[in-house]
Amino acid sequence: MEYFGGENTTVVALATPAGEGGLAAVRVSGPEAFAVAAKVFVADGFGINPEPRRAVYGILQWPIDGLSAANKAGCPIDQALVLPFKGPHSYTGEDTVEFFCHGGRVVAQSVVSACRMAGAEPAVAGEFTRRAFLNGKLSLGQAEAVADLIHAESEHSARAAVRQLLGGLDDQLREIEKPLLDILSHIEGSLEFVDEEEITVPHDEVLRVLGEGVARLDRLVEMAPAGRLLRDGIHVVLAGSPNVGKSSLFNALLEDDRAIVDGEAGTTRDVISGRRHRAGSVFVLHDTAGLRDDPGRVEEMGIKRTWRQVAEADIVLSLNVAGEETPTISHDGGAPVISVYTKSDLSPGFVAPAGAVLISSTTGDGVDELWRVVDAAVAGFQLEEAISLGVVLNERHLHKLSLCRGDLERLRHEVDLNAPGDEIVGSLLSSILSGLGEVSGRVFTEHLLENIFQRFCVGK
Ligand SMILES: Nc1nc2c(ncn2[C@@H]2O[C@H](COP(=O)(O)OP(=O)(O)OP(=O)(O)O)[C@@H](O)[C@H]2O)c(=O)[nH]1
Ligand SMILES: [Mg+2]
Repeated sequence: MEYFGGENTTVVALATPAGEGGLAAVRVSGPEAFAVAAKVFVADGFGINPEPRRAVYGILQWPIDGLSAANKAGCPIDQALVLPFKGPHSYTGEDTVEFFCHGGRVVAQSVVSACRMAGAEPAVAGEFTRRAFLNGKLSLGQAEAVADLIHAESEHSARAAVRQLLGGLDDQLREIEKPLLDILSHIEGSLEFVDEEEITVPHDEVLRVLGEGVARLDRLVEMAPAGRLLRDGIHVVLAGSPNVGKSSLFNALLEDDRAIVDGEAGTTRDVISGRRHRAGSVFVLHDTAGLRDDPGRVEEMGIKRTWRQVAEADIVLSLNVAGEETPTISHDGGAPVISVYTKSDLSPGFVAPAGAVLISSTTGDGVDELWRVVDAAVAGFQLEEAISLGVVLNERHLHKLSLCRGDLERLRHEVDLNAPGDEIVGSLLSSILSGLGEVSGRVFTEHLLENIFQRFCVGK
């Protein structure tokens, strides 16, 4: 599929969710936006050259010329406001018109249809933001932040996305790029006049800047897990032997009677997941099949799934019954494991080992304390730092930044050991800078944009 018809097309889409609502916004963008508006919107003094950024009240109607069916031509659709923007001073950087009409299943769709009859094409997912990026209105990080903001499910992820939209990630990248660019421009300035063995910037200075670049990239890369947690939620897996009370605790943590609880060992056969919004974050809790050595066939399949969940967890709750000897969970997934002793009401004298949490799902004792321990584990994920800097990294960022970090480190090594001339340092530096440019969007391919903008909804 062609992503969009080309920069010369004028596109239209409903910018607000379809369905009933007080208001709906329809956006038209492209060289013919004002001409389209003039055909579907009637108000005193409103014409083909509207005053930018001034809202006008009038009547939306089916266009009189064009493809409009004769019996509809000129018929009113709604009373509405129109707000024109003259490019480049608009979201997309193009001439843009926004209509604010009544919300509802028919009206907003009719406005879109009328605009299409007047010459606009339907916009595809993310097309307005993609145009904004191509017209230099947004960096790639900002465009990605728009999608994150729209999809944000928690207060934390929305806060981080809006900071990224305001330039958080771009600022971090600029701080890394700026000193490298300074060196490169010195070198390139000198390359025109001297031979390639020349060394323009002292090696000590180059080493210092490269070392600083590596350290800054390290700090950025360390924030990648926070990006995933902000976007996907914090995955907490409850695991342990059969009957230790996993499903009971799962229900208590969710404050919902989701999973079946029973005295028979092996009740839970499959992974059951539930989302809980808490303390500004989304926690995705997973109840699992009890782990034991001699399971039946179905139970064994469940146990395989348990291990898979444990391997992908952000936090593992390893459950044991207070006062009973049961095997503990050991795994190499790297996620912090919180040891939880259950059914405290049955063993009043039991004292949990240091660092473990003693709970009773029956009485609710210890559940708040368990959340506090979970929160302390979450504090280790640098969410606050990612939020305050406005850096929500995704797989693509992480991959590119790690490659750049590796290249920078290798260049530093090379300069340190072999003291190469300007030409070599310059060419390696410029390839590292173009790698960084792929994160910021200075350097991009059609394929990359397609991947990024397919996450968007139509109308954004
Ligand atoms: N007294 C008491 N009983 C509990 C508590 N938590 C769970 N139980 C009981 O322990 C039994 C097993 O609880 P579940 O929550 O189903 O245990 P599970 O770990 O999910 O078990 P499987 O799904 O079979 O692996 C049930 O009879 C529960 O009522 C508790 O805090 N106190
Ligand atoms: Mg269970």
